[in-house]
This record gives sequence, structure tokens and C-alpha cells, in this order.
Amino acid sequence: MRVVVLTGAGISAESGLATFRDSNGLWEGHDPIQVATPEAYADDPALVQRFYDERRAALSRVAPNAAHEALARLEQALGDDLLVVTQNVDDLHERAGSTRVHHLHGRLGSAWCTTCDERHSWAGPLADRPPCPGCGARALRPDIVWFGEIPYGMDVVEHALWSCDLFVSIGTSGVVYPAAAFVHWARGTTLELNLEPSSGASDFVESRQGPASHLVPAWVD
Ligand code: BV8
Repeated sequence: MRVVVLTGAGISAESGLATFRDSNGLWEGHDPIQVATPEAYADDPALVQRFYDERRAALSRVAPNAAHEALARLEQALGDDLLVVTQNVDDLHERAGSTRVHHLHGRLGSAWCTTCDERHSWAGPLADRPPCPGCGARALRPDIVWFGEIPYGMDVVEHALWSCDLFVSIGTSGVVYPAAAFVHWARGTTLELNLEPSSGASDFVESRQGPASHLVPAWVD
């Protein structure tokens, strides 16, 4: 049984990380155009670096929840037949024990040097313009896929979707592409697990509503 699971901000909500579009979402706190586009970074790099520094600090204060842990158990059962594709830039899947995780939109724990093009594991703030550990240039940016940039490893994701038996979408509003189109690319049957019906709920064979910490363990176990 080949399974592809797509996760969004909703799977990390019960761990205490803000989602993007709920009432107190990140986008309410920060104008999306201000913080998640290459143009915004070119215009005000310090603001964008601070935005991600804040989120990196918030991540260090939270832990995986039962939904992340259930997906780690699923990987123990399915092994290479499971791929988790996450839109999230947090590391909660990995901290719950998942190893087969594809970060479509990058990772808070990584910094990208625009001089040497190397990526480095990163825990510290970027707003104080630290030197690249590799080349020494002060050219580190968040290793995040911004709007208008190409998501990571689309070839890997497309192949997994085209050959899967089951596609499950967890905790995403289904408004950002190309992830929102994955339900149409999946070969097998499709299931949505979300607090409320996403904008693409009607495209799924089955859509269940409720908190991920309840729905995901119930589905996995
Ligand atoms: C690309 C950065 C080309 C990291 C993000 C016009 C029409 C269609 C498309 C476009 C268009 N104009 C431009 C585009 C393309 C654009 C796009 O889709 N724009 C949208 C806004 C219309 N996309 C891009 O630019 C992408 N690149 O297209 O390149 C290409 C493509 C393919 C191949 C080659 C070239 C790049 C998109 C990446 C942008 N970066 N994040 C960061 O700052 O964190 S997007 C950001 O929002 C997140 O990463 C996430 O992916 C995305 C969606 O957020 P969600 O995860 O869904 O979170 P949200 O708050 O929205 O929803 C949470 C859900 O959880 C809710 O439904 C809620 O009910 C639920 N929930 C809440 N609590 C719980 C819960 N569920 C369960 N349990 C709970 N407890």
C-alpha cells in the first residue's frame, strides 16, 4: 500500500504554532507580501529575517503532538511505502520520529547562502547578518520557498503521487499551489483530515472534520 501524506500548518496548530489563515494566523500578524516573497526580502531583508527568526524561536518552545506521532508510527509500519510531503517549515515531523519527510517549502532550521549556494543547518538568528559557515560571505537567507519561487523536489512529489494507492491531506486550507493540486495528481483514492472542509474538500473521495490530534491517530491506528 503506497501512501502519500500532505501536511499543512493545521497539523502543527495543536503544538502551539500559528497557522496562516485562521483568525490569529501568521498572515494577520504579518502582511504575506511583506514577509514571504523574494521582492519583500530584497526590499527589507531585516524585516523578513526577523519574521523567520521569530518563528524559529517559537518552534524551539513547542513539541510534536499526537498527529505527528501517529504519522511516525505509520512510517514504522509502511517504511518506504510512505512519504510525508509537508508544506510546513517546522521540524515537528522529524522530532516525532518521521524520517521520510519532504519539505516542499523549505525549513526554518536551514539557511541558504546566496553567494556559495550552499545550505547549512541553522538554529541562530539571521537578522544580525552572520557569515556563511562555508564561504564567510554575509549572504545567508532563510531556506524558505517564497511565493513565486519553485517548491523543492517537485519531480519526487509528482512520481510519488502518480504511483500511490492513497493520498491523505492533513491540516491545510488547500489554497496554495502546487500543493493544492496534489489531490488531482494522486493515482489512488483520496482522504482529507482537517478541522473544517478545505477549499478543495469536494475533490476528495472522503473528507473528515476534526482536530488532527484526534483524526490522525484514529486513522493510523
Ligand atoms: C510556484 C513559505 C511555480 C514558508 C509558503 C493564482 C492562482 C493560483 C496560483 C497562483 C496564483 N498566483 C500565484 C500563484 C502561485 C502561488 C500560489 O499558490 N498563490 C496562492 C496564494 C494563490 N504559489 C507559489 O508561488 C509557489 N510556487 O507556484 O512556483 C512552479 C510550481 C510548480 C513547479 C514549477 C514551478 C510557492 C508557494 C510557497 C509559498 N510559501 N510558505 C513560510 O513562510 O512558512 S506558503 C504557506 O501557505 C505555507 O507554507 C503553506 O504551504 C501555505 C498554505 O498554508 P496551510 O498550511 O494550508 O495553512 P493555512 O493556515 O492556510 O490552513 C491551515 C488549515 O488547517 C486550515 O484549513 C484549518 O482549518 C486547519 N486546521 C487548523 N487547526 C487544525 C486544523 N486542522 C486539523 N487540526 C487542527 N487542530
